[in-house]
Amino acid sequence: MTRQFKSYIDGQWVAGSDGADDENPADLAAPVGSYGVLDAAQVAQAVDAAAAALPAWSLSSPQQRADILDRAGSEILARKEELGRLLAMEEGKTLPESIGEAARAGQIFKFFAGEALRIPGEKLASTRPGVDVEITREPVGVVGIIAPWNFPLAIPAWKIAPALAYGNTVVFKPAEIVPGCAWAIADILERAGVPAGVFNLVLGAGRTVGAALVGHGRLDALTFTGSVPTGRALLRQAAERGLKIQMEMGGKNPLVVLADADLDQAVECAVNGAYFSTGQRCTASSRLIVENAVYDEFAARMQARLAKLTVGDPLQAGVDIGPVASAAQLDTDLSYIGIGRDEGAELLFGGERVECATQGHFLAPTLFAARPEHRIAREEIFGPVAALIRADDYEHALALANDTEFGLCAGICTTSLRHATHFKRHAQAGMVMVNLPTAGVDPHVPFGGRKASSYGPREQGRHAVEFYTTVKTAYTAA
Ligand code: UN1
Repeated sequence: MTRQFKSYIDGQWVAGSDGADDENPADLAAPVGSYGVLDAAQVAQAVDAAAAALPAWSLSSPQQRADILDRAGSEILARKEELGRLLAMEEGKTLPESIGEAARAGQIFKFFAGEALRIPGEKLASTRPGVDVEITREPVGVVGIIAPWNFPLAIPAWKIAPALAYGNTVVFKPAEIVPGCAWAIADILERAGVPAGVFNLVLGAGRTVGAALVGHGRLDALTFTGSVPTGRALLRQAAERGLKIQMEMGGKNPLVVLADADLDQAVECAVNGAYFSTGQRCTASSRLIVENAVYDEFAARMQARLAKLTVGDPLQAGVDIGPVASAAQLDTDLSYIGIGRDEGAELLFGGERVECATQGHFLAPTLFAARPEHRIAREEIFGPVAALIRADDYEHALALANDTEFGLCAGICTTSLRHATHFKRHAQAGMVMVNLPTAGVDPHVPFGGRKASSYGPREQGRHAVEFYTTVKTAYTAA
């Protein structure tokens, strides 16, 4: 008896039709469950329900919202092992990574429970004597959330929790391949006491369910994390409609390793940043830019370290890297490995699928020695594939780090305060890491990038208030 994951509209569970399997990428013979997809009319019902629920919810007591979010956070934390297991089976990251992500989702709900009670405002004297000016924040309205598959608990959490905290109502469309985690969030929110219509979950494909959501005239704002082409298409639609939009898209994040770095630490940063979570993070360290003086030594240590990693069933203890999340992503990864070879990059490690006891999308961690112009060094792959690039010195490494259309995160491994300080100032990225992997961020501070990586205000932390509220300026004469 497999589990059936449903949509949630106006406080009701909706089965949908055309049920599909919720695949387990580590064991294709044993799906996690199944799910039904909605049609455009059902998506419209969800948006209408969110619009109908908005007036009461937007004026609800911040304490009520804080209590609901806090209950949701507590339940997620209490059930993090079980939720982590579902995540690992559905998305493929290892069980410790998955439990860590579940815990992060719980902490995010708790953080925004507190923020509901701290909605900021200002009061100033007017330029006109006897007049006061108040600046307050009000909910932006009905928020559409389109989330990716790679963090199926944490990314929805960091979009849903602030949306609800600031008094918005929500229609959430998760990625198709992770309906179970999305269902779990809806189930927890219902139990936490979210009123009918305030939070809605719509399952299905982007081209049908996503399009119906974005095309609905009652939507006020849209937050999206996903690929650059989808993001750009959404931006055009948002511009035509005057929709407020926030987007987090791709990355091709550099990790610079200088000759003065602690090389053991640098190798750990590179392995974690490039390969953990199977490299499927927009923050992945996919360009390892290494100063010439330590390049050969670093390459040799990376090869030795990669040889010790175990690829396999994410639920099994001792496994470092789970499967690629889907057949489509595996095809992309393998095709980039082919492109790397064809363009003359030198394969230093991996490059092949891995046989395991079950049939799944297993791929070896793959390292190429590449030149900056190679496509594998320029385009986001979103898999366990990294490009090692040689730099003459610090200035050259910085120039290479910035030579990309993306600007999400940039990292440097160095023991030099001067270089670390210079890099923090001159890296063209929204986030900078010193002696840390580019991936793996805190839940209470802003997240986001520059250039083609991001658009609109930052997510997470107190900065989330920018997107999820709109400012009102009120003048009062005594
Ligand atoms: C992290 O690196 O901890 O899609 C989070 C992504 C990012 C989240 C990364 N939005 O990979």
